Amino acid sequence: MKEWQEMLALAKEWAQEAGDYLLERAEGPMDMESKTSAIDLVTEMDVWSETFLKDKIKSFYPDHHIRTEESEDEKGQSPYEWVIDPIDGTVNYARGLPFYCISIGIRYEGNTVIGLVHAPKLNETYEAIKGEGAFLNGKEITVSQTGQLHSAVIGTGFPYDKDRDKDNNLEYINKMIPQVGGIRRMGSAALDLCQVAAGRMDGYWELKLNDWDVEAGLLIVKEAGGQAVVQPEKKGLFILSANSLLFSTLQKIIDR
Ligand code: LIP
Repeated sequence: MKEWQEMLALAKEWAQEAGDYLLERAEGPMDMESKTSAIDLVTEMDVWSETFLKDKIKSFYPDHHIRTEESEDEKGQSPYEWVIDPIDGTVNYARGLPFYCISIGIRYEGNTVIGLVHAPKLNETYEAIKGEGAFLNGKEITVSQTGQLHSAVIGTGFPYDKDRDKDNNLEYINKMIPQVGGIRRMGSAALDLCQVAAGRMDGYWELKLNDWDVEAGLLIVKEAGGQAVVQPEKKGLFILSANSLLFSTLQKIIDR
């Protein structure tokens, strides 16, 4: 759809502009506060990136809904809703680790139709429009063909309440470790899903996520031929994604 292509082009332009400034500010001192735990951070650049993107959207599409990590939802009349993580991987960003991104998903009548994940330090932009495939820096990407668990590389993450709640992923790590080739914990759910989409990892799971963490990445991985389950639970979303050869095997191991 032409309209979706135009929206993606604008989202890309804005994410690029925001990403350039995130890069510029990454080396310098930065104000930050913790939210639910000492490591659940919001930096002044999360707030800056969110405000920048919201202002752009509001000036082009004043009636669209906007849902973001750091502030109240903006309600509009349109069937479109932007779901944004202004920095996914904030801890990485604050520490100078390169694995962080801006994640923008766009829903039309409740279904995700556009996904954009821009990682400024990696110089990587992942994008997808529903039904049109997934792309990394303009080249089409597909999930891996790894079918054997013992050669698979699987990503995951740990929730911020890991010290307070026993449901902190250790149960699944213990089950997974002896069976898989390798486990990775990179620190950005949006980029983790994109790594599965690009065939660099074979699968990924995480508990207690929010929709802004995964809105764009889920469309990108599905458009790259991957499978995914999104399960709303009491404390957030459970996400499992993998190539179609490994998906049901992983689902059996993480039986939620
Ligand atoms: C983070 C994720 C990360 C996950 C954290 C958190 P933030 O997003 O992408 O992978 O483990 O729980 O949700 O807080 O950097 O936007």
